[in-house]
Amino acid sequence: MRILRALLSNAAIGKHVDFYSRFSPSPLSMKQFLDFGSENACERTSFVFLRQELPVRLANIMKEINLLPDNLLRTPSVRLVQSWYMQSFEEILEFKDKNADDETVTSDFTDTVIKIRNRHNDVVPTMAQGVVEYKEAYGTDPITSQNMQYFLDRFYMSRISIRMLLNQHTLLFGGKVRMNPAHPKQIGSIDPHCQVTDVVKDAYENARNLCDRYYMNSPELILEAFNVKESNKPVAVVYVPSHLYHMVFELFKNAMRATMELYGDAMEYPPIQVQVALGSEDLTVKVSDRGGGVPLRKIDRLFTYTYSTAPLPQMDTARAAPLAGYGYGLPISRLYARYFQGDLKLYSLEGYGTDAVIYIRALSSESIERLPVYNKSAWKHYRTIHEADDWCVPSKEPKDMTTFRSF
Ligand code: W6P
Repeated sequence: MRILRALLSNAAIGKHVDFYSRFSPSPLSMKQFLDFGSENACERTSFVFLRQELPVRLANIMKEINLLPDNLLRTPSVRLVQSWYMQSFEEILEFKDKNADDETVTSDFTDTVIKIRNRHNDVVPTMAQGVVEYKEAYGTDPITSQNMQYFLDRFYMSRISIRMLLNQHTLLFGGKVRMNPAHPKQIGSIDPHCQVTDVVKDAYENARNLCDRYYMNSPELILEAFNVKESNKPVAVVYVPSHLYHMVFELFKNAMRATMELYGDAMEYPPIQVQVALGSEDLTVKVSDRGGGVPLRKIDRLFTYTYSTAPLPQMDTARAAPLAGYGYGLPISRLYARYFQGDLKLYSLEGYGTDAVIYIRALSSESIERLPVYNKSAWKHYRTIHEADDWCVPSKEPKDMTTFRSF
């Protein structure tokens, strides 16, 4: 009896998912995020927007989950993640016809939003586990790996964006005051005057602590900031400090690990140099190490999910966690940079060191969410039969040129 009911309601959810997946997500600008937190905006406005937008974003990505290879969809981990999405989707739909002027409704909604956010806390490691299970059972080929990369970039970007909406709503309307006591000047998670060098120093100190615990020593930091427009003012942008922190912390861990591994027990290490520059379009953060670099051939793998996922190490809790896992840190950091139209790139000089560069839009009017949309073109990506490459395969053996001699 219960099984039958579950099946019936699954079919009904499917119809709703189809319906909402036909809408494109609406990307918000920094300005729009700030407006939700301003005096004249209210919980009602946010509620009315979210009860439509959350189902749209959830449904768009749920349709893409369904396009994954059957063998991956059948893994317990991916099924679990899928069940979380269905549950959350249903819970938001409950509010579809409720009275937006009723305070018990908006208050229940905020509780639901908190519950959903917590339900999805472990999506990244759970999905990673699914990828490991798939890899162990079926191995990987370049096509599957490429499709997985395409999907996971879109899936995690969708998740970043949905969590941004959930966080803004609860930070602005979840408490008694619309102020985050820990960050009184922030509008939810956004700082209209995010001091970039402060975030960099904070991330450095925390990465350095990990480095000291693991290697008993750590490289120094040299930090320079350039404000091209107003040279006497500090470098500031409208941004989500926690996102910036996440990115630079990841880069510091990698830079420190490379440095420490190259110099071994030498008691002196080349410093990590950070340059921050604010121009008219870009705010750029460059983290340079002299840790020996990475050959160009291996740079792409640092961002590849199927390459980085090893079975989760059974960590001895007494021993400190390794400094940088080369897990999902870099690909996810790049998504954070891209989320508001920026990017994260690595430029390496093999035999010397690596420059890791974060690009952020300097103008808040250009900082607009970059969101995946489920449409025909996305669908084609999963269904295309990839044909042979249109570049020659380099051969190790040079052709015997004597064949062509004319004399
Ligand atoms: C390396 C490898 C790497 C990745 C990301 C950031 C910095 C570095 N340095 O050697």
